[in-house]
Amino acid sequence: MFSKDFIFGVATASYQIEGSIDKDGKCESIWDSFTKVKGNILDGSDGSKVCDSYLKYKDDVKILKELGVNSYRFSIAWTRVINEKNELNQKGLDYYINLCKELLKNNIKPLVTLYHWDMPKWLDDLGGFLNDDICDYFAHYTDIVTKGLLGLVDNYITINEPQCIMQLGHRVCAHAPGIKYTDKEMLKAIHNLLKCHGKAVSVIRRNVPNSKIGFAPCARPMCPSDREDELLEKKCYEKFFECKNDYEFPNTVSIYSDPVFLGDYPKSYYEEFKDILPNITKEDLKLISQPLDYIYQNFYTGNYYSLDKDNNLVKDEFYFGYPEGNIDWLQVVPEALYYGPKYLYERYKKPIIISENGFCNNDVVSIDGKVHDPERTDYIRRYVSELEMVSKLIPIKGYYYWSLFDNFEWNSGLKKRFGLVYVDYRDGKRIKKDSFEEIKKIFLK
Ligand code: PNW
Repeated sequence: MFSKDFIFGVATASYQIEGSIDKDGKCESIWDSFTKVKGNILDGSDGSKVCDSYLKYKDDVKILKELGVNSYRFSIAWTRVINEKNELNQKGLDYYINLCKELLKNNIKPLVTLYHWDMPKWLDDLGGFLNDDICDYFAHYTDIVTKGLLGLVDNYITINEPQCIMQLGHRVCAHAPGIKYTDKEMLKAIHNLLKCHGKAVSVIRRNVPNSKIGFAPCARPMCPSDREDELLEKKCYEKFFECKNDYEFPNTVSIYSDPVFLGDYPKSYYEEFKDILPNITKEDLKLISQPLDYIYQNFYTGNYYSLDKDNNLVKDEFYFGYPEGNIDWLQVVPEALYYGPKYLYERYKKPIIISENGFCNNDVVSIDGKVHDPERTDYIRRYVSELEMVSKLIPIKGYYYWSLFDNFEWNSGLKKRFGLVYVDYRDGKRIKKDSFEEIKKIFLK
């Protein structure tokens, strides 16, 4: 059982649900342009319509109300609120004001993500995260949003999944903007991104009384395949925070969360990257590490590890225990919601909120007109039960399921479905899946 004031919510992001990509003065984002390039999106789709939430936000809130959540996490499209001259676009901001008012009328607390990957194209053309002025642009945008939503929103996440921004957007190039950075550029861009976070925190604290702020990285925890083995857990913990220059290096947890929560990059960072370090000043680190209220973290999956006969940590490559989601990286590893939060708390010692957790399935509408998705319910039950277990040891304050709707799953397009609500993209019809009812039983029991 979670505490009475436990936050139970669902999460979405602007480009993935809103549609209406050129209404009311919205300017082009890197996703608007990335989706136009043939071959970038698996099924050739884009975000021009998707769930139509820009037009249907009142319906969205009705569904949220029915679901019984006490919070809704959504993101703001920078490109709706700021125009190409870097000035306020009031019409775009009004959409979010109206959405928040509707949520509050229904006793649902908004949790706003400022950056969920849809950077203005014009800003990316000026260098994106390699531009040293990027944090001033981000601070200006944050200033406009926080003033515009004053009295409506006090919960903010600055940046969603910095690892995906860097790794998928600038290394693997599966995501926008699809510009490949060198290692040296990567480190500079990460540092600038962290400074964006820091500047935004200062602006929010200045503008919003009683604000609650966080940063939402993602992680794939190393889970011991034997729960009793303390040495194994210790080695999994160390591996989880390791900072190494392999091809996955921008995916590490400590490179982002150590500066934010501990005030500096890990020691191993300075050793690994000694020849290509960006310019890091004391003021930067002070800016980046202003106190936050929560550790937000997105967890979907993990890996099991064991010790070999010499006590070396080895990945259990051929673990056949649980099924996989219908997307290549989503192995069902419920213990991720036990060990992930546990490791984070041990290192950073702050209350934890799961800002995303969800399952991707090949959902279809049955001939009875319903969508039966027992796999999703099973996933949620298993993960939440691990979270309940760990909540006896450390403070867990909330859980957001990803996602309310099926939506635009980035480079995978529209075929990968994570929603509690099915969306028929031909006519916009929304159908509550079985898991929609089941998740209520789990959280509202
Ligand atoms: C997150 N991985 O992305 C994003 O925050 C959402 O926008 C997205 O729709 C959702 O999860 C589902 O994909 C992730 O490789 C992308 O482990 C990749 C991974 C995890 C999360």
